[in-house]
Amino acid sequence: MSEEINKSSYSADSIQALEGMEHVRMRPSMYIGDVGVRGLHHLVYEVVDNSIDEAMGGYCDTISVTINEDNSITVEDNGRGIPVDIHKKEGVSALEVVMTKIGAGGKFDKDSYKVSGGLHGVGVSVVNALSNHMKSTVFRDGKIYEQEYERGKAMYPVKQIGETEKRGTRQTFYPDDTIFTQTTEFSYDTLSARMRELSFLNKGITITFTDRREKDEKGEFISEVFHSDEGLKEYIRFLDGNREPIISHVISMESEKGEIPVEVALIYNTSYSENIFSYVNNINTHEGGTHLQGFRTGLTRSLKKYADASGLLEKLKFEITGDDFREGLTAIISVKVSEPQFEGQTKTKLGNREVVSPVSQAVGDMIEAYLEENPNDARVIVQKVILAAQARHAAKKAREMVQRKTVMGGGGLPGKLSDCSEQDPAKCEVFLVEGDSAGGTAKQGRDRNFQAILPLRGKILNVEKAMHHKVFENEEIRNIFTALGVTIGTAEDSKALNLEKLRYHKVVIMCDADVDGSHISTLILTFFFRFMKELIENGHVYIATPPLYMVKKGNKKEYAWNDTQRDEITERMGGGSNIQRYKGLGEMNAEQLWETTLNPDFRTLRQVTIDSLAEADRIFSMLMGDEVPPRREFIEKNAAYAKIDA
Ligand code: 0RA
Repeated sequence: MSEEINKSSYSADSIQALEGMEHVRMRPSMYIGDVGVRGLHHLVYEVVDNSIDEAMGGYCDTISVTINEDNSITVEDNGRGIPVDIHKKEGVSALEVVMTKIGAGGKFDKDSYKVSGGLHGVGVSVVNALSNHMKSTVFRDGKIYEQEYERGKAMYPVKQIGETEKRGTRQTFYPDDTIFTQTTEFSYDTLSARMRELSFLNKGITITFTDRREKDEKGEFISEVFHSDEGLKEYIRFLDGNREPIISHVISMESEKGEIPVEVALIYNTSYSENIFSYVNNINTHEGGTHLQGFRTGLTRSLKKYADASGLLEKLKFEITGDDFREGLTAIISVKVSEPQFEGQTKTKLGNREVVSPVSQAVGDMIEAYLEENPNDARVIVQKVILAAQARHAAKKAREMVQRKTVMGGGGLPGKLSDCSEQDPAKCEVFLVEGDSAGGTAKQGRDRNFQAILPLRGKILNVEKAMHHKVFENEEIRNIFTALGVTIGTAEDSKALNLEKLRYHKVVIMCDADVDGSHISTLILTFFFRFMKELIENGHVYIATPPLYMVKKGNKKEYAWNDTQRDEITERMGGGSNIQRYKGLGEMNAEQLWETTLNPDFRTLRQVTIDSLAEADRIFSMLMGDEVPPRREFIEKNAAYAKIDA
C-alpha cells in the first residue's frame, strides 16, 4: 500500500532523479574518484561535509562520527535538521529530495553558507546511491523523523517516529560491497586524521570520533575528541611539534578580501624543507593553484621589501629567489571559494584567477605587520633566507653534476646497478636493496628480463637533517637519481621533478625485516617523500615483504611472515619440523628470495601511498628529526600494533 502511494507521488523529475542515482551506481568513479580505499573514505567525508557546512553557517557546533560494530558509519550533528516538509516541486519531503536526487544537496537553502566542492561536495545522495542501506533521522520542531533507503531508493515516505527536545541530523550508511569490491573496511587512522584536520580548519567545532569495532584496555571504545579554538595557528604547532622554531610566534591572520575568506598561518623552523599545505573549502589542494600562487607572491614581496630595506642583502653576490624565502617554512593556507574550479591530474589544483590578488594582499599585509612588530624575528628570518640562497647556490652545482651524468651520460648508469633487459619502463622493476651481500643474492635470484637491482651501501643519508647540497653530493642518492632516470629542477621551478624518463614503473624498497631494516626503509622513503613526492603520488613506490621464517620438514618447506603463521605451519607439519629464522635478506639464498619476495606470482608488494600529506610530513619529521622522545613513543606504539596484527 504505502509503496503504491510512494510510487504515484513521483513526478517526472523524480524519475530523472532515479536515473541519476542509477548513473552513480554505474559510474561511481565519476562521482567519488575511485571505488578503492580512497573512494570508500570519501563517503564519510561527504556526509561530514554537510554537517560542517551547517556548522560554518553558525547553526551547529558539535559533530560525532562513529564507525559502528558492523562497520557502518554514523554521522550526527546538532544543527537545524534537514527540513522534512513537502518540497513543492517534487511533491515529496525535502529530506527525500536531498537523499535521492543527484545534485540537490543543500541548494534549496540559498541563505546557508555553503562552499562544498571539488572532490566531495557531490551531495549526500551519492553516498546513498552507493550504500546497501542508509537511514536518515531528523530531530526538528520537537519531533523525530526517519526515512530509510536501499541502494539510494526510499523504502517509505518520511515518517514521524517520536518526540524529542534535540535538534539535528543523524545519517547512518552501509557502503555497498558490490561497488566497493576491494574493501568496505574503514581505516581508523585515515578517518581520525581527517577529523583532526577538519577541526583545525574549522575552529570552534567539536568533532567526536569513535570506533565501536574495538575496545581499549579499560573496556571502552576507542574515541577521540577534536576541537581547536585557534584553528590554523594550532594546526601549525601540531605539524611542527617535532621541529625547532626560529621565531617566537606562529604568524597568522584571517581576512575576507573580495568576498573570499582567507586564513593563513606560518612559522619558520631550523629545517631545510618547505612545507606548505593549501586548502580550498576544506579540501587539501595537493597540486596547489591560484591561492598558493597568491601566498607565494605575497610572502616573497613583503619579505624581499623588508630584506632590501634592512641592508642585510648587500654582501650577497647573487640574486635571492622565491625558493630561498621558503626554506624552513611551514605554512597553511585555507580559502573558501563559492564556485571553485579544480584542475590538474587529480583535480586538486585551484584554477580561479580572482583568488590570487586577495590572497597575496592579505599575506603581504600580515607579514609586513609582523616584521614591523618583531624586529628580532625579522632579522632571524632574513638571515635564514641568506643562508638558504648560499646553500641553493652550492646545491645547484651539485645537482648539475647529477644532471650531467643522468642526461648526457647515455650509458652512464651507476656501476652498481644490475639492469634488466626489457626496454619498456611500464614492465620494469628496480629493487633498492640494503647492503652489497643481499644485493648479490637478489641479482642471482631475480628475473633479469624485467627486474633490476640497485644495492645501497648501509644507511643512506637522512635528508630530513641535511642541507640540500649535501643531499645531491651523496653518492647513494645520486645513484638512485641516475638509475631511475629522474631529473630534478627546471628553469621555472628548481624543485620540479621530471618523471618522463623514469626507467622503472615499480621502484621497490627491499630491506631486512628487522629494526635496522625498517630504519633504512624509512630513510629511503623520507628521501622519496622530500625529493620525489610525485613518484609516490603516481603509485610507483613499493615495499617488498621478505618472510621472517622458513619451516622445513624433509623436502617440504613453507615460509612464514609472522609468528602466528609460523606456529600454524609447524602444527600442520607435525613433529620433527625445523624452523629457520631469517635475520636478514643475506641469510636467504637466491632461490628462496625469488620464491618469497621477487616472484610476482607469490610475493606481496605493499604500495606506498600518501594519505594525507600533512600527516605524512608530521610523521617523517618526527621519525627523522632531532627530537627523540616522540619518535620512541611512535615506534613503541606501532610496534605494539604490529604484534596485535600478527
Ligand atoms: C538546508 C536548510 C536547513 C537545514 C539544512 C540545510 C541542513 C542540512 C544538513 C546536512 C547535515 N546536517 C544538516 N543540517 C541542516 C534548515 C533551514 C531552516 O530550518 O530554516
